Amino acid sequence: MNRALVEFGVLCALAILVCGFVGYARRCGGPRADGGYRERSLLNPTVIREGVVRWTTTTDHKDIGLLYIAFGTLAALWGGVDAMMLRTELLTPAADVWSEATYNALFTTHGVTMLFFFVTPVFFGIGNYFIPLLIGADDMAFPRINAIGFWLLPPSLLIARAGLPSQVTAQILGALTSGPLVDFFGVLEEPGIGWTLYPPLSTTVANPQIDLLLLGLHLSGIASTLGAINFIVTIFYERETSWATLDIFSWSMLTTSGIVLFAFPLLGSALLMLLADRNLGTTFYAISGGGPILWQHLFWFFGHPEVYILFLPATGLMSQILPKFVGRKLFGFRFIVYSTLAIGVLSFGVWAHHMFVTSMNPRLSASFMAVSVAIAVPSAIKVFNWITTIWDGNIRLAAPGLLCIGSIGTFVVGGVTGVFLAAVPVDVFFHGTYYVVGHFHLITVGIIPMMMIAASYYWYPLITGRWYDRRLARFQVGLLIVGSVVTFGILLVLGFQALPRRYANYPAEFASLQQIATVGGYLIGLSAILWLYNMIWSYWNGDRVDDADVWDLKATDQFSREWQWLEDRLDRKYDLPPSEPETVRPAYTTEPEKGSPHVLSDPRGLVRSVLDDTLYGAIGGLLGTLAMSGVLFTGAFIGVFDVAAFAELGGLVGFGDDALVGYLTFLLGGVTTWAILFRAIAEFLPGRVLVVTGLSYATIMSTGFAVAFYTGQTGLELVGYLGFVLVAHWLYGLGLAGTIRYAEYRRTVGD
Ligand code: HEM
Ligand SMILES: [Cu+2]
Repeated sequence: MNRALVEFGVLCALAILVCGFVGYARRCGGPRADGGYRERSLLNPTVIREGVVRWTTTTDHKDIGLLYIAFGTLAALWGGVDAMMLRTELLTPAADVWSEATYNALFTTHGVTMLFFFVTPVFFGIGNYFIPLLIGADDMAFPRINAIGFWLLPPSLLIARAGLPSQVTAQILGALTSGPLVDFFGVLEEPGIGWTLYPPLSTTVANPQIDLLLLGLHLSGIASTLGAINFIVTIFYERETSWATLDIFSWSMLTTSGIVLFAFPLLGSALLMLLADRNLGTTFYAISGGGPILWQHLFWFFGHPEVYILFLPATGLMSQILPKFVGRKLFGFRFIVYSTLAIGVLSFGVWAHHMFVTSMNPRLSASFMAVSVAIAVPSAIKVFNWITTIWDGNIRLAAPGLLCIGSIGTFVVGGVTGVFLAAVPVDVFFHGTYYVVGHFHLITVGIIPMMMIAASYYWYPLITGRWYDRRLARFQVGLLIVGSVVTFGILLVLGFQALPRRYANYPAEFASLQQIATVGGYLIGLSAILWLYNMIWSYWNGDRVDDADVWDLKATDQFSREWQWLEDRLDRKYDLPPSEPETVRPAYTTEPEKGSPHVLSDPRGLVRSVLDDTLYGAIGGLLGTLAMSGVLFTGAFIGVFDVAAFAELGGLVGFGDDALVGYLTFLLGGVTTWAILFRAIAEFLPGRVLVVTGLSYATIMSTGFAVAFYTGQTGLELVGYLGFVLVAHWLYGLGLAGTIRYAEYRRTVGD
């Protein structure tokens, strides 16, 4: 099929659908029977003129933020249509939907559009809108440079992707006439050289659209650098808060901007050298000059930091939004900041891990491998801190909360698979396979768009003054998470089977896996459309917001600055007085009245609570161990547990091989060690009800017991043994937790 016409058709259909829908949604949300005024039609010339003037000349950070977001969304749709077409090609083993050349062009334009024109603009948009509100500035430091930075983007996208419109023009003209004009437009074709633009392919392919692509990328680099400078200066000089209280999203945008400042100029130089090689006869990347490897070094010295330019703002949004939906303060705030800064520095030191298979000096690979493994540490710190933030939190499964949790899951898989790739021998095997595609999409889809969408829902009431459709949003989120796991999980599997990437054809035995991945891809596409629908429809028809505390943030003391700004505005504009929550609890505990006693301020309270803990623990442990013994003896009776194991335990602690001594040791351990350990860590175990906590504790412990008391059973006997061990421990956990719960209940009633 003809790619240009199909893609252009799909994009036009999307555009018409959206425009028609905007009109419809506006009308439905317009005047009602109970009065109000009639909004002027969107097609009215005055409305159009006013709108154009307003939106092209604005220097307000919120307007520019929205422009960035709108631009990034359009680019995402364009790159997303590319992705859907890629996956459609892969439905069949042969290249029969599009040609091989078209497939190459599709993955190139898809990659370029997503990386340069979707992610960075959207994050810069969110930053533009919210950073001034979060730090108490009245605008960005350089409002006009801000506007210029944005307005460089649309031309750069058009230059970079001129191949599609010019092909469409050539084909339409060609159907009508023939002649030089048709040839003129026919010359430009979407390049098929991959987003990494490796020479010699990129220097030898004649297609002049490649030159335009290089210029477009150069321009987008200038735009990003301008934006980054603005963020840095704004955060340094317009800040009302101190560094210590600077919010986490601003920290990550600051770090990101720092990376942009060093990475993009380098890309710019490398691109200009490539342009010169193509057009001026220089030999930077020819064998007689630096060779293709020079390009790889320069490109990846930009390219790896670029990965973090894409990913750090997403982690910032996660750290900002997640605590609001689990009712707890972000755990380890400082360490998240440190890890962000560490990533910013380290990201420039790992570029050659993309070049392990270029026969570079093995000693060099070894050191790049070491740094690459090391850079996983700060990312892991973030994940652990997020999980600890969720731990025992009051989880609310509104759409943003769901997205945070789902995306931690996908991100962990994406990140861990990346650590394997950092190891030279593994990379040599997986390089150029679908494993790599699976790995990076679990990150580029598993956290980046997910956090953008989470932010869009979370701040929707602030931006529009209305609610989005919350049920639809939850459905959309579920679809997105399932789609991502299906699509990119399967790509990992294909990679394990060593299927190479970037091929339009593949052996028939992979067909069913590829088809499932494609269905998953369509689910992601559908969820994107549902998101867009929700955003547009609710803008005119959502429930109105009449209280700035839409997420009940005051109740946990997390009503952050941007919401205070909204509250002020509602107060001034609509005379809506600020609301007061019924109860407030500190965000670091889930118990309303009782915090924890402190070593310095309340030593006696601390000692008392330790003694209480020990006493109740011991009583609970005794009851639990006795209950457990009952099960163990039943087990011994029917033959799945061997009493001789107790004798061994007696020998182990040095009292001789006596079963009775062994049993008493077991009892003592159950009353002291395990019970005290439980008291110590119960707070950190899952479950808000103590009994559930006890059960999970028992489950963890039972594994150790199963290993220690194993006496060589196999088959069904082994299954019986394991089952008994688990049940016995559950009884122990129930006895332990139940007693403690009861004792605490008695104490509070007694007080
Ligand atoms: C809608 C979800 C998406 C789907 C179904 C999808 C699908 C694909 C497919 C099929 C390929 C080609 C793989 C190959 O031939 O080896 C690809 C490549 C790529 N994708 Fe995506 N993608 C999606 C979203 C994204 C996003 C959000 C980003 C970045 C932010 C992204 C970045 C890339 C990059 C950089 C490449 C490599 C291009 C190249 O090989 O030069 N993708 N994607
Ligand atoms: Cu890298």
